[in-house]
Amino acid sequence: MPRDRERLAAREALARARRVVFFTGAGVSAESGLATFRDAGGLWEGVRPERVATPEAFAEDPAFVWRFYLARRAAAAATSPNPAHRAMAEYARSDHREVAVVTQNVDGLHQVAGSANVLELHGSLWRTRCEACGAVAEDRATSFSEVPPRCRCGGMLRPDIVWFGEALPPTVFQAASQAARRCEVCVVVGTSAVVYPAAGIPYEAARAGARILVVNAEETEHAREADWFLEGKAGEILPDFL
Ligand code: BV8
Ligand code: ZN
Repeated sequence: MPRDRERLAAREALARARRVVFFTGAGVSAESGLATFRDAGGLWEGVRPERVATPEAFAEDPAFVWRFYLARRAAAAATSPNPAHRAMAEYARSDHREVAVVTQNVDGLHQVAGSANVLELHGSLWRTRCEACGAVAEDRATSFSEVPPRCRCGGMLRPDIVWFGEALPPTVFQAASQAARRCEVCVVVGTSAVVYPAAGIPYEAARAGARILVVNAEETEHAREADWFLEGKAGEILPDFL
C-alpha cells in the first residue's frame, strides 16, 4: 500500500476504534533522553545483561546491580514525558475509549504523562522488594547510605524489576493478555520485540482479530507481521497521528 494510503487507513482505524492497546518499549522514552537497550549506544552496549539483569547477578554482586539501577533512576528522575507519551495519554482521554498501555518500560513516564491504565510487564524502577519477606515498597531514592539497602526485617532489598529468567507478575500479565484479546487495534511503539513473553502480546491481539499498527525507528519482527508500519520517531509520528 502506498505510504499515504497506509497512514490514512491506520488513522481511520484508530479514530473508529473503541478498545485500543498501546504496547510500548524503550524507544518510546528515547526522545526523553533515556537510553534504549539494544540500539547503538544502548544500555546493553555498556554492560552485558547477564551482569545486571538476572537473579544470579544480584546474588553475586548486589551492590554492582544496585549501582546500575540507581544510575537508571537518576536518569529517569531527571527527565519528563515526551510528545509520544503525551499523545497516548491524550488519545485515551478523548471519546471515552477503553485504552490500556501495556509497557515493558520501568521508568514510569506513561503515568507521569497522565495515562491511567498502565500495565508494567517488567516491574518498576520506583519500587523495591525484600528478598527475605517479600515486602514491596515505593521508593524514589537515587542514592542510599548503604548499598544494597535493607528492609526493616533486615533482609536485602532488590529492585522490583523482572530480570531474565524470572516470571512476569501473573496478574499484570493476565490483564495485558485480556486487554490484547479484547482490543480492536494494537499499536506497538518503540520496541525491538525480542523479549518474551512480553513480545507475544501483539500476536495475541492479532490472533483475536485486532489490527496491528507498528510505529518504530527500524523494521522489527512485529513490523513485518503488522497491518501497518510507520517507520520513524514515535514523538514525531504519534502526536500527528492520534
Ligand atoms: C521468562 C530488565 C520464564 C528490566 C528486561 C532464548 C535464550 C535465552 C532466553 C530466552 C530465549 N527465548 C526466550 C527467553 C527468555 C527471555 C527472553 O526473552 N530472552 C530473549 C532476549 C532471547 N525472557 C525472560 O527471561 C523473561 N522471563 O521467560 O520467565 C519463567 C516462567 C515461570 C517461572 C520462572 C521463569 C523475562 C524477561 C524480562 C526481561 N527484563 N530487563 C530493566 O532493567 O529494564 S528486558 C529489557 O528488554 C527491558 O526490560 C525492555 O523492556 C525489554 C525490551 O526491550 P525494548 O523495550 O524493546 O528495547 P530495545 O532497546 O530492544 O528496542 C528499542 C526499539 O525502539 C528499537 O527497535 C529502536 O529502533 C526503537 N526506537 C528507538 N528510538 C525510537 C524508536 N522507535 C520509535 N521512536 C524512537 N524515538
Ligand atoms: Zn523484609
